[in-house]
Amino acid sequence: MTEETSKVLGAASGLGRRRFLHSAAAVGVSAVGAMGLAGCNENKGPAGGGASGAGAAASGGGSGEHKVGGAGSVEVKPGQLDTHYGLWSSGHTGDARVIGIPSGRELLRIPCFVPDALIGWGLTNESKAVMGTKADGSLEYTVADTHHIHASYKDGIYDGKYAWINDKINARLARFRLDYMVCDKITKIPNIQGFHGIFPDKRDPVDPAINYTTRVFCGQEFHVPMPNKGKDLEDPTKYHCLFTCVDAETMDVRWQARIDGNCDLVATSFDGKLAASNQYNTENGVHFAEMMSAERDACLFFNIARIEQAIKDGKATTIGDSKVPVVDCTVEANKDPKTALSVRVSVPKNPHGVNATPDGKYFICSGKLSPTATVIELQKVLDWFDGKLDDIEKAIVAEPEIGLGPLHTTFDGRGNAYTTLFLDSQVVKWNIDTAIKKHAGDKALNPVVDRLDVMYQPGHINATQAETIEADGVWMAVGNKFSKDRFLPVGPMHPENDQLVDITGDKMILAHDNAVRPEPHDFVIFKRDWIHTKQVYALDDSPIAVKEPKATGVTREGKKVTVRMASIAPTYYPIEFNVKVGDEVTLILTNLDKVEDLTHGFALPEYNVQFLVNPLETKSVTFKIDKPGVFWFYCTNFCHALHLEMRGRMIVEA
Ligand code: K7E
Ligand code: CUA
Ligand code: CA
Repeated sequence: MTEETSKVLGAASGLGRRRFLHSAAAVGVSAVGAMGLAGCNENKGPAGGGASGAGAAASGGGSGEHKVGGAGSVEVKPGQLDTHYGLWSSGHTGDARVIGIPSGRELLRIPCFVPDALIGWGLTNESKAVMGTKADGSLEYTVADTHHIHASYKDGIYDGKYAWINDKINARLARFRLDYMVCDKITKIPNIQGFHGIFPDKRDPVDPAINYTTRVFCGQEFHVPMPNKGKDLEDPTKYHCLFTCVDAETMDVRWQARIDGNCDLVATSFDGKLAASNQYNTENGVHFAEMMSAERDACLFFNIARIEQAIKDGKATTIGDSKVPVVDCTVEANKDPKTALSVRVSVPKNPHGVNATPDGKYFICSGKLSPTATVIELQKVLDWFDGKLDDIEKAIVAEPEIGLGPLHTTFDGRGNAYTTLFLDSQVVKWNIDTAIKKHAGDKALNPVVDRLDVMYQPGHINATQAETIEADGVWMAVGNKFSKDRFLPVGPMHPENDQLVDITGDKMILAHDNAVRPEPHDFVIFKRDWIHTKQVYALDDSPIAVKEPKATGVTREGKKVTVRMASIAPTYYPIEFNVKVGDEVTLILTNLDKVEDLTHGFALPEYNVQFLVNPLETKSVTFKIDKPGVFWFYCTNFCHALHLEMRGRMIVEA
């Protein structure tokens, strides 16, 4: 297995897993001329997994038994509920998932960008209106790649109202209402490609009276000619990236900011003043070798109040046909701290990930190709904008060496950071204050507190409530990009491995493996009482609801036929209707059952129709009648002892 894995990954065969990972890491790092490995290995504390296969067993990862720490058991027994909700992005399945923590159970998938056959997303008129259609009524896009999901805030904690998720492929931002856990809006972001990081405001920086989320910030990773209309293809000065601000309520694009280099991940400050994005391509490179040519890239900070003032003052331009105001956040135009809209702080070599600490004081960027994390003090960045800090590089207050391939960081609310090390296949726990003291001169200090082997190659990481001011330091989930030998083999397509770690003690305790369908990226986890979902719809949620069986029936205007239907277990009203070849039928179905969990389906053979209606929910579909016959529509969702009998006829005369 090890040998096979090594071969698959292109390394020499016969190496142990850990040795293989390290040799791969060494090749990768030396090839790009990053910092040496020696310093990094020195940093491995006694608890470190080390470079041998024994490390996994030593830290509990390889053994079958689960040690129970302060967080308790991962087992959620019958009759009990998970303590936390997790919102997971799904990656290239293009949707989101709701996961119970600590059980790791998938409770729901929420479709947004791509069709979903279960609920009829992409088939019903209501979902198509959210997704967007071409002139012929077909969907504009049917693929998506979701990476980052974040919930709306009030005063630094989640308010349970919304969550947002990005589509990297087609540059769309989707919003979920968290009361029904459904997608209610999708916005296409103009001018950009490679829409990657997102983060909402945690407070409103302009009007302190409005203490709720008002913006969602969006980063562009791939630079393109602007406008991208087939001209200036080889002129690097015409290629740009934009940082975009979307209104959280209306979902309209408020403004964009033109930058040098690219945006990768996005974070916002807890005081609402700054948004930040790590940049791995400050070189504006086209090929990866060019993108790795600089020793340091950057974290780019945006001064939100100044940008919005500049737009009010009429200092914005536009790009191509887009009407969105665009301000200039390039380096050259923002040298004077007194007027700057943005500023760059340097970060070593192709950083990945930027996260704000729950105490609101620091932003942490991971080195990716450098074995370091960079700690940037928010107050110092603000001081620079106020003309009180002569050199922005002084905002860097620590740069500890933590291990190979650092990607994302999370927090326990007790001053510790936890960073995934992709190449080392570890999570490293390190103390932020110790790192700052070391940077200030006390070289004998070692900020690394603990290391935990994870299986394998972790990307995103998040601890319970860690993106809020109430990080509780109980559980931490680690999204491993490879599962290799961890689960029963299922052929070449492997699941991923989301691992759950108890972080209540000094040492991290690996508690649980959870196979997941590829491939979630980011996720957030929070206390279950931070959201209150509604278990049934209200009839008035839909303007076209069929409110009682008496209101059902068929109406015709020329070839346009409307069929109003209702469902009450175990029957539909009406149980049959007649239409003619050439008709365009709009079928509206309201589920009049109001009992929790009493969901019906509606499937229509040969007409490619299937969708679900939850209690008191209304949906509609429109289709052309193109073949005569009897077509039994039936309920697809087990609802009643007479579920199989819940069916009726659509009759089409020849
Ligand atoms: Cu996968 Cu957040 Cu798109 Cu890092 S990004 S792993
Ligand atoms: Cu209604 Cu099954
Ligand atoms: Ca770079």
